[in-house]
Amino acid sequence: MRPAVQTDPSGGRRSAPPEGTYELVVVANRLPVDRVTEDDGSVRWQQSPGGLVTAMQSVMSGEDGAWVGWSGDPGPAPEPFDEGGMHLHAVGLSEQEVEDHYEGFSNETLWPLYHDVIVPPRFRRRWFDGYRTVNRRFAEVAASLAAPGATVWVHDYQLQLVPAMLRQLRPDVQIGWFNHIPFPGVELFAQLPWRRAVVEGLLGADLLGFQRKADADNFLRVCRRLLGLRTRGGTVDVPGPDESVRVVRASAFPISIDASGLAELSREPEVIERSRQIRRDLGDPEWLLLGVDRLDYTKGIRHRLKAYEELLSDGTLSPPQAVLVQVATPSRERVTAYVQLREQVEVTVGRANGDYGHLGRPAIHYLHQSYPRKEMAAMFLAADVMLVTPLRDGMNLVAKEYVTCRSDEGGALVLSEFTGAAGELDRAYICNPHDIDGLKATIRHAMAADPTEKRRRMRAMRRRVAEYDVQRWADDFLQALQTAPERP
Ligand code: ADQ
Repeated sequence: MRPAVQTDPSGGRRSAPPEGTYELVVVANRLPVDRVTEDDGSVRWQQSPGGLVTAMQSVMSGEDGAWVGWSGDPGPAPEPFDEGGMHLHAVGLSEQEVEDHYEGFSNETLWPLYHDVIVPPRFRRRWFDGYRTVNRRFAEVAASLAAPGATVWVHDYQLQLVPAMLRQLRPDVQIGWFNHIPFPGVELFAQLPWRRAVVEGLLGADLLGFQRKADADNFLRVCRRLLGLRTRGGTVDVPGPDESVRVVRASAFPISIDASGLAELSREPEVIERSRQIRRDLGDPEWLLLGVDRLDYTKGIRHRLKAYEELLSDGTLSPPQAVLVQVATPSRERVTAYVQLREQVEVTVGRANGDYGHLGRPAIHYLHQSYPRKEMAAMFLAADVMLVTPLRDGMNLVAKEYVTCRSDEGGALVLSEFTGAAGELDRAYICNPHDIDGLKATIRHAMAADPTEKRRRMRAMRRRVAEYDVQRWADDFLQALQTAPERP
């Protein structure tokens, strides 16, 4: 990834960075690749699925960028390597550190706390100790790779202590942090026993990016109410030594997708033919409804299935004329809440198929698998109604991917108001997934809408995603990071 601005403060071009250092360092929990061991024992790296990787892939290329992250396997870190135009530098984590930092503090404490406590967060002191240790390791590696005056872009809730740790090691670098998930209101955040350490960690950055303005506002309120700091507009005054004050900005940068690349893919004849084949394989239903999510309790999969089951039971939808395909990517399979969710989803799907399916024609096709991008695009293109019903979601890239694939302006998007995406895709059929009757009514509305009206909505949403794509998002963030803060 090339930094948006490659000039020094005097306006001249910077000379090449010292050997082994980089002008731009991305720091994220995971490397953008997974290790694959072939049958013959050889190892190769393959691009991994997931929100952040999908988003960053199109902006990380060229010689100037390094990516610091965990490889996904516990144990010593593999040697640094170059892949897809990036320098990848793995951070090693022991089994215990994965358990404490990643599965424990990140996924059982912060994830539920930041998603409206849909399940209760667990607070364990050992997990936070592991979180701090691992954050320090990431900060040290980033410090060693950053060229003088470099830009370091830290990602997400797993690394909230890195900005302050890095500032201490390398006061010369520009530090940005972006939160891919929501930032909770002060009443919820206040529960966190280590709330001060987390906020102070974040305040080591120059710029804090959030998905929505509401998230940035929540953070600013936390600074005022819990730390007694002064905020003005979208900035926080951070007191330093000798009565100095450092200004930290907090603003919204709604993440997006590689819209042109995906639109192009969805127009490939092979993908269009595959989308037709999918419909044929499903028995050419009149209505194909689709859900695509990580199997996560924030995504509202149970609420969606409940609404669908009721639409089957009241006769609004009757298989095989209507069929639901639910793709649920395996996720966090060692965390209890995810094991329980999987069981609940599978019981519901089994019951619906038992009650409403026909021989060879189930009411719900449930696929607990990952798919290549082409197959996902074909599914999006095949679906009449896309159901995106999270109870809380930072953004939700699936919604943006669906509209982007619909170059034919067909289809309809049912979208939860609790996603970041709803702020931009306001021409979707907006629903409150907690309100099962309301959700059913919204699905019926999306199905019954006049085709011209549907096309108009789809066109408006497609335009928005095409204009504000992931490249714009990254450029805006990096540009803001390299611009001195303006005080209101
Ligand atoms: P996620 O919670 O992972 O991301 P989302 O934004 O929907 O959620 O991104 C999921 C990505 O994985 C999409 O690109 C989707 O196409 C892909 N995907 C899903 N199921 C798949 C499957 N079975 N096979 C292959 N690919 C699949 C987090 C936050 C979000 C935020 C993103 C980016 O929780 O709110 O939008 O980061 O910031």
